[in-house]
Amino acid sequence: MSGKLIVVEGIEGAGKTSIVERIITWLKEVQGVEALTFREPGSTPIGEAVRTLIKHPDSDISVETQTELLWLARRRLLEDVVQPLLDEGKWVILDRYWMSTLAYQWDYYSSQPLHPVIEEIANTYQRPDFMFYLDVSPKVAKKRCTSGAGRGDVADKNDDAPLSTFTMWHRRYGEIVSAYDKIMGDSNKTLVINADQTFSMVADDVIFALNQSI
Ligand code: ATM
Repeated sequence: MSGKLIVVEGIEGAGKTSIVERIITWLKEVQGVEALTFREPGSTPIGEAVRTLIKHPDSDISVETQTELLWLARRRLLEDVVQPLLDEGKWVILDRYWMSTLAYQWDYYSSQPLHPVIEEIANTYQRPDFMFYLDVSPKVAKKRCTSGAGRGDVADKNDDAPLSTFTMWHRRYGEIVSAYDKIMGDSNKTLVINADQTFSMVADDVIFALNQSI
């Protein structure tokens, strides 16, 4: 089997990290495929440094600087880690990718029409074989984060964001996914999964979608 890139996207509380772990287990146990996972930002020295900066509750970095740092870290991850692995035929799963930058650093891009921005990104950077968007409603996401169920490695400033902010991220993701799908046409469309469901139902939907295409 040749190398494949799987991306899992979604707002806080969507359950991305748990789903990534589930995909890895399924690939290994059912398909006999060893997959490696990386998180964004993170997974390289520069990526982890950017992660600490972005997630710190007191961080006060302009959106321009955030965007530049995120892309810098992403390029390192892609060039130094992901691409060589794909070239070796390995499977790679990314916990977040460029859709996160458009959704969270939206203000950086808001003066430009979304479609050409996405088209340029999609034509420049490694295109995922499977782009999953875990579509969780803002209320469910907020509740999971408040209860601690949606938290990742450390609590960060976004976990405590008000419902209106979760709603805003959700709306942006909706626009990004829809623009991306128009650009992709019938090939490589985003696999949108209802992430309001229980973890095992979300996992079943993701595995079903993967199983159909590999
Ligand atoms: P999680 O991987 O735990 O979701 O945290 C990553 C954080 O980085 C997340 N929220 N906080 N705080 C979203 C943020 N982020 C961006 O703002 N832009 C990006 O491009 C990426 C990849 C993440």
